[in-house]
Order: sequence, then structure tokens, then C-alpha cells
Amino acid sequence: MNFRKKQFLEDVSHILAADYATDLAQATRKELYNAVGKAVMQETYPDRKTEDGKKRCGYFSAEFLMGRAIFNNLMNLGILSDVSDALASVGRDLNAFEEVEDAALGNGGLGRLAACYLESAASMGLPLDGYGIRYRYGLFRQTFKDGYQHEEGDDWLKWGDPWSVRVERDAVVVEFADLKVKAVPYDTPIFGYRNGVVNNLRLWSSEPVQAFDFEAFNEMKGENKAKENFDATKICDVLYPNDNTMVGKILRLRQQYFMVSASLQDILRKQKAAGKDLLQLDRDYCFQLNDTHPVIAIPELMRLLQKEGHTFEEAFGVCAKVFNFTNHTIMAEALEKWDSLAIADILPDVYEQIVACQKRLEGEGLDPEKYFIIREGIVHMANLAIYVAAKVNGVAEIHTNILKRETFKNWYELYPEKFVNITNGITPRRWLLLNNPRFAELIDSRIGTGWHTDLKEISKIKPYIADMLPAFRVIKEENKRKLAAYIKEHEGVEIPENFIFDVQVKRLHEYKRQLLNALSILYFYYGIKDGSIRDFPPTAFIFGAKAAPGYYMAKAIIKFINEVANLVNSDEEVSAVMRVVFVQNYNVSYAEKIVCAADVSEQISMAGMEASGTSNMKFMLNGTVTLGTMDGANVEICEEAGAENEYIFGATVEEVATVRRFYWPLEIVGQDPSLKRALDAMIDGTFPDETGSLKKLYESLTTGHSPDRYLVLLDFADYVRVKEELLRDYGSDEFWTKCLLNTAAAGKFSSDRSVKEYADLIWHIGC
Ligand code: 26Q
Repeated sequence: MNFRKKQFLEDVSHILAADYATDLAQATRKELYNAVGKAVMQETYPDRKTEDGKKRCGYFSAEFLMGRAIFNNLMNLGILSDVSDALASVGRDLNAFEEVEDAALGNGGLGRLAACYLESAASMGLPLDGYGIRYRYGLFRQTFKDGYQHEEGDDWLKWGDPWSVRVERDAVVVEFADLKVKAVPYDTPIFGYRNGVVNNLRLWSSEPVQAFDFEAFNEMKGENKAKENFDATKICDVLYPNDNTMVGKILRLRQQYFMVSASLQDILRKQKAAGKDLLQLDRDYCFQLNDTHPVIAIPELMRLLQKEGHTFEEAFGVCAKVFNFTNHTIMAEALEKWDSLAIADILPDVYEQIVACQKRLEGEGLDPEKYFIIREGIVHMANLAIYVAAKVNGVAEIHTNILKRETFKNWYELYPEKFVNITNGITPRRWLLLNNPRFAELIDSRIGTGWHTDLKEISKIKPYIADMLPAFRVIKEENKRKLAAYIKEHEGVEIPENFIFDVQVKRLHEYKRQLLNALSILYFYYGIKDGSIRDFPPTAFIFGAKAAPGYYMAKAIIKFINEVANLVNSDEEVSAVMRVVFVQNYNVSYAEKIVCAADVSEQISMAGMEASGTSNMKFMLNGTVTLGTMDGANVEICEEAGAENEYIFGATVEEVATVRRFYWPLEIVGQDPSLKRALDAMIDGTFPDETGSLKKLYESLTTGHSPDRYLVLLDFADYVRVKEELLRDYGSDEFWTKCLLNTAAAGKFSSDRSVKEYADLIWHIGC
């Protein structure tokens, strides 16, 4: 975008005057932010109107974890420094916008992946649009009180959102058996990286039908009117804060149906208006279903096509061509299953389509024990998706293999050609250029800027690594200093910047094993106290994670880690070489600060459980070694960078499968006194435990119903061994070389590569 400073400042002034009755000098930070956003929206509007008639893909997702828009948008438009200078010329500071809240309409990996894919597709000129829900409240804001997690509503729209426009003319009505709702789209432009391309993210908001559908509204009785108004707005009220566990709430089902029905009605209406044959929808569109959350789109499209006069078989044929399904987890508790009666109750016509699919499946003459969509009154959403969709994909090699061999074994035998792997990726623009500009400049200075849009090129730094080391170390130190200052200000914990920064940031889940990390810290603590560990390399252990509000064990783990932090940090002797901090409200913006400052990337899930992981890629790209298990994309990180440049430990998937059959954790504890001591701290009064949650944690590892489900104790000894080795390697030229070799090998993990694979293998767009 070409930038005219005078014009821009005039735009901003006019918006400030019209919207807030203020000026450049007086405007509050938030007012200025909105005005700058609107000025950019205004200036870029002409670029946003292009519809070139080429086939597009709709990315259907219940979550889009976009983070802060402004810096990314200005960077991609190529006007970041221009806007910064323009504002500076009138005495305002662009960096003040760092206080602006994130758009957190997602929980974690799955939602952030959707955001990276939108950015990458736009940057590669691929026609991909997002479709989802405009939650009134995003993921809760987290604080700690007394070490316990507290949640507050995330009122992200309090000050408005300059990046979205309401498109009233595209509103549609979504019908439930007991309720009619108006769906209004809000469009947010997705700017490609300096290529003039603008794609779209369309998020639907629910409102009462009222005057919009006057007849429908008038038919209602007074009491019903009040109820419908209430229920309608409720649909988009809040993002469900669960990650990798399903909640069977009817409201969640309503959300899912609401967004897919609105999106499909909108698209079909446009096709009809353009005089297109709906049976050839696949010529113009395909849809990627981001996990099972939008899978109800399949029977909904069948219903809509039949309403237009087509047969079930015709509709089925269209769906089999346009839908594709991505699976993000193998955990049984996350696979969506809905009560048939619940669906039939609120969506009878949609349920009828699901039944028709089940009947059609039965007609294929397969073993009904192995192939079903509905069984014993339960609808299995993943099975519906696999039966109908053209392609099914996992998100890392190891994950896709587990899908083929275990989770969906039967389906794979039936439809081997449907299954593909698309390893996840991250956008190198947000996750290196933007969050670590000094390092990006250092790389540019050696190999130019080609890597910005072709991350494979980053391997060209290899011959320069030795000569980049000093500058890299200075940059890392600077990033650590900044993070330490931020943590001091926001968490009140002092982290000496010469310490090793050992980081584990991700959602809190037992399978991710934050507990393993915490136990190792206690092990080091007691070792330092009793003199068995000497010359411990000074290390700060940094955690960031939100626990689903209803996930008892996850919350207990947060409390435990906060207690460990207190113990360590307030111990004069130990705190000289060790600090522990659990940062509050870890989110995309916090991640940007943390990822560039980390020395160790903890990726320690039980093998087979983490489908891919994506923070592992962010750390790698920023020059951080992985301390991890052979799980998810860690496996491919080792392939790319060489296992000798990572710190790998623990049982492999194959070993997990064998060990688990006769696993008796107390035996391991009995043979390892130092592990026992760390573990006993949970129950021996070392920490206050008013609520008994630490005791429950202890039991979950030792004596519970299936004790230590995620093999924390099994992997403990190996973990501690490798972790100590890493910490002792730290600081040598050899160590820093490993860090840069990781950056050099990160090319594969660009979401540009992932999206290109989707486009070529699945969507057949952009050719
Ligand atoms: C389902 C039903 C009802 C309520 C909530 C949910 C729900 C919500 C979110 C289920 C799962 C999720 C999120 C899953 C997720 O983030 N999975 C992660 O996806 C990443 C991107 O592929 C992977 O890198 C991670 O390994 C995987 O855990």
C-alpha cells in the first residue's frame, strides 16, 4: 500500500472528530487506536472488493485466535514504520497500542492454527476465507488469587473493533425447532504480506429476528417474543473455554449449527443470484471443517440442497465433493458425540439428514459394528465427517499414522485414499518478523529477505551461523531483558536476565504434563538444598497456561506450580540459582514476547497424545532448542534439525503402548527416593492445601483409579537427566550453534507450506 502521511493524519483526525469529538493531541489511546484502524480500513477498501470468479475455500471453524491485529496489519500492508513515524510527528506513540486487547476468539492450538492459515493464504494469494462466530466474550482473562486461577469475562468489544464491518445486507435467518435467529455477518479483512491481496474472515453474530423478519416476529406471542430475544443473543455470548475436551451442552450445538447454517445459506444465496447450478457448487467452493465443531454443516448443506428441489443422493454427491475434515486430537474425551434426541429436538430436519446418512452407510453392506454414524442413540460427528468428506487429514506425520492405525483404523481400511497428512505450520511473519524484528534483521543482513515469503530459504543462514553467533546472543539477551521487565511489571516476580529461560507455555492439560516439569523443579530444589546438586546453572522456569474452568485437575496443577514458585522464590539459597514464575493470562501477545526470549522450549507431552503442537515450531524458528518427547511435530523437528540438536527423552509411542498394559507407578516411586521426595511435597504439609486439591493430584499419580494416566512418573528420571544435560550445555558456542541450526531448519514449519499443501492436495484452488 502506498502511504501518504498527510492524507493519513487527516483521515485519522476526521475520524477522531466524527466518532469521538476529539483530536490527535487529546484522543485517548483507545480512541486513537480505533481511528487509526478505521483510517487503514478506509484506505484499503478498494483492494477488498475483488471477486475474480475463481474457486474459493471456506475455512469453517468455531475458533479464530487472531491476537492483536494492528501491528500485523500494518506490517503486511508495508506501512508499519510509516504509521509509526506519522504518529510520532504529532507526538503519539504507536507502541502504546501494545496495551490494546487481543482478539481471543479461540482456546489454543486449533484456533491459532486457523489464524495462521488465513494469514498465509492471503500472503500467497490463495482464495481462502474464514467463517465462524463473533463471540461477544472471547476466552476468559485469567488471574491468580492465592495461587488459584480466577476467570473474568473477556469483553473484547468494549471499545469497538475498528477492523470489522457489519454487513447487514448479507444477514440471514437461522431456524431451530424452538427458535428463529437473525445472523448478521461482520467481515474482517485479512491482508496478505505486501502483495495487495485481501481475503476475508466472516464472523456471524446472533440477534433477535424482530423487525428483520417482521412476519415471523409478529406471529409470535408476547411471552415468546421475550424468550426469543433472549435466546437469540445468547447463542454468540461466549466461547466455550474447553480445549481438547468436549462439553455436551445444547448451547454449544446451537452455536455450531448457527455458524454453519448462516455461512451456507449466505453462499448458496450468492450462487443462486449468480444463476449457478447448485449441484456444481464444487466448481466454485470447497469447505475445510476445522475438527468436528462445524461438521453439522454436512447435513445442513444436504437439507438446504433438498429444499431447493434436489434429491438426497444429489445433495450427498455435492457434499462428498465440497467437504474436507481435519482432525486435531485422538483423545476420546475430545471426540464429539451428541445425543440423537438432543439433535432431533432442536434440529429435526437436520437430524433427518444424519439418519439418511446412517441409512445410506448401512446400505453399503459393511459391518455395522465397524461402520456407523449413529449408534445406541449417539451421533458420532467424526464418523459422519469421514463417511462424507472427500479428504480427512491429521496434523503431523505421527498423528496421521495414529489416525490410520488406531483411531480411525476401520475407516482407513475402507477409504485409504481419503486420508492425508498435512503437518501444521506457523506464519513466519507474526512469529519472527513481527515478534523478533532484530533477529529478522540479522537474518536479512546475511541472506536477504526471500525467507519472508519462502521460509525454506532460511536454511541459507547455515554457512553464516558461526559469524552470526555474537549478534544472535546480544539479541536474545535484549529479548530476555524485555521479557523480564514485563514479567516484573505484570507478575511482580524478578527474573535475573542472565538466567536460562526455560519455558513451557500452552493450554493446561494433564497429557501436556506441566506436572512433570513442576516435579523436576522440586527435584532440583531439594537437590540444591541437600548439596547433591552442585553448581546448578541459574535457571528461570517460566509457565503460562489457562485451565478450562471446569477441569479440576488442571486447576490443581496451576495451584501446585504456584506453590512451588513461592517455595523456590522465597528461599534465599535456592533463589540465587532458580526462579519459577507462572505468568497470568497467557495469550497470543504474551506469546510474542516469550517466544523470542526463550532458551529452552518444553514440549513434553506423553508420546502419542499431542497431535502436533505449534508453539514448538515458534520456538524453533526463533532459535530455541526443544526439550521434548517424540510426539507430534517434535518428531519432524528432529528430522529437520537433526536429533543431536534437540534434547529428546522419554518413552516412544510404541513403548507407551507396551508399558501401559502393566503400569504400576508406585513401583517406580519406590525405586527413586528423589522422585518420592518431590512427590511427597504434595501431601506432607510442605504446601498449604485448604481445598485438598494437591492431595487429589497426588492420588491421580499414585493410587487413583488408573494412576498416572500420562506416565509422568515413568518418564521422570529420563526427563531430569536430559534436562540437566541441557542446562549444563547452555552457553557454549556449541549450544548457541544448535539454536541457530534450529532456526535454519525451521523452513518446513511455515504455514505457507501447510496451506499450499491443502490448496494442492485437497482444495484444488489457486492452480
Ligand atoms: C468440543 C466440543 C465442545 C466444546 C469444546 C470442544 C473443543 C474445543 C477446542 C474441543 C477441542 C478444542 C481444541 C483442540 C485443539 O486445540 N487441538 C490442538 O490443535 C492443534 C492444531 O492442530 C495441535 O497442534 C495440538 O496438538 C492440538 O492439541
